[in-house]
Amino acid sequence: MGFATTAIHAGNEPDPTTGSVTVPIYQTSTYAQDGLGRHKGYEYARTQNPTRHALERNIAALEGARFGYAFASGMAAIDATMRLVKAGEHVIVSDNTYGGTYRLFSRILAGYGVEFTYVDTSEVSNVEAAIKTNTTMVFVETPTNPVMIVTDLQAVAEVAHRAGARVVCDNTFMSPYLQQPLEFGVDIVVHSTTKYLNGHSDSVGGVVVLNDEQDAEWLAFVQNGAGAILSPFDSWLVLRGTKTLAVRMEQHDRSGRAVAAFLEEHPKVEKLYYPGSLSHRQHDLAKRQQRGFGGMVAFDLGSLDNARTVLESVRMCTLAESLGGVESLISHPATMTHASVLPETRDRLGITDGLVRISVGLEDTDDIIADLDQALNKIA
Ligand code: P1T
Repeated sequence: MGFATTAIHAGNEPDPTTGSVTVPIYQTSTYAQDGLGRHKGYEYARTQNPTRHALERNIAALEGARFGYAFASGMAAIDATMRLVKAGEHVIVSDNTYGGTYRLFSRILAGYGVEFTYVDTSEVSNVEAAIKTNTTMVFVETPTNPVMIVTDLQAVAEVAHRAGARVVCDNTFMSPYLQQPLEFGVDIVVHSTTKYLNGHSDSVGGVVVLNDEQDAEWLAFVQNGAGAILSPFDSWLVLRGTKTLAVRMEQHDRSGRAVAAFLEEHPKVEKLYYPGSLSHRQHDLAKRQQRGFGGMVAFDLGSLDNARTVLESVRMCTLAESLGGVESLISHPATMTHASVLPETRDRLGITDGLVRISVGLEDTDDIIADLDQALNKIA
């Protein structure tokens, strides 16, 4: 079955009790039991919910995975995944991830005896060099948020597996339509469903998918035991969102390419971060690993003043955190999504005060470009 067919049908069987074509929102906290130990497979809604279960099966199918677990946010999904790591173990992480991921690892989990090493995972030799006897996980984001660094998933998986470590990939920026990390040997995929999977900027959520039965059992245990579950209504929203993922990603990708091409030629743009551009040093790898380049584009305007001018002059694009929705969102990573990253690290990564990130939405491409053009022309 093709991707779009899977997106519309996996997990979306008509409701067994009524025939409802869309999966109902099972807005309940508990389920009546027929007798002691006799029930319909549902006891308590933190543990099982049919709407959430439908979504979990849907996203697992889209990533080509056997198991899926939905959480209350992308961060909750990542946090649950990290429960596979125990105190005394070591994790290698992409040095450029979403700032919240870095914050979770460095400010919260490091306090529980888990050791983290941050490396540029775009060079597999850096991963290899960082491996220690207690390394049990390599966590990568590709392309990274916001400077679009690409990691060779197959190469990293080979190196990690040789050392007996799992590989986790945050696939939020690409969505399974444009990249399926499990194909390349990655063990676990996480998403913020808040972004492309839901796609309409009206829900916060996260998901973890994987194939390993033992790890899946532990994640199910964590999901129930720690309880950061996705609500029935949010599960339903994301389930509705993934039905149009294929067509939305096609258009995000088309407009993303056009916006990047426009920015690359614009005299006020000093540097473009977009793997779809021939000038991106990892263009060939991105082309090999991804089915497109998506709607995320970052560009450097050289100074905070220039960035502020553009961010405050756009009329249709909205100045806001987040990404992956139908509307174009424009943001300032240094003070917004990556404020929790140390200034010296931000400088090294290219997250300068002049860096602007755009999540290219589904408006008419010409309107997005015209809005950016008028805003860029306000720079003195
Ligand atoms: O916001 P939440 O649903 O908890 O997802 C966190 C998260 C995880 N991974 C990546 C790659 C992300 O981009 C995010 C959230 N990012 C933003 C809010 C942002 O504007 O970049």
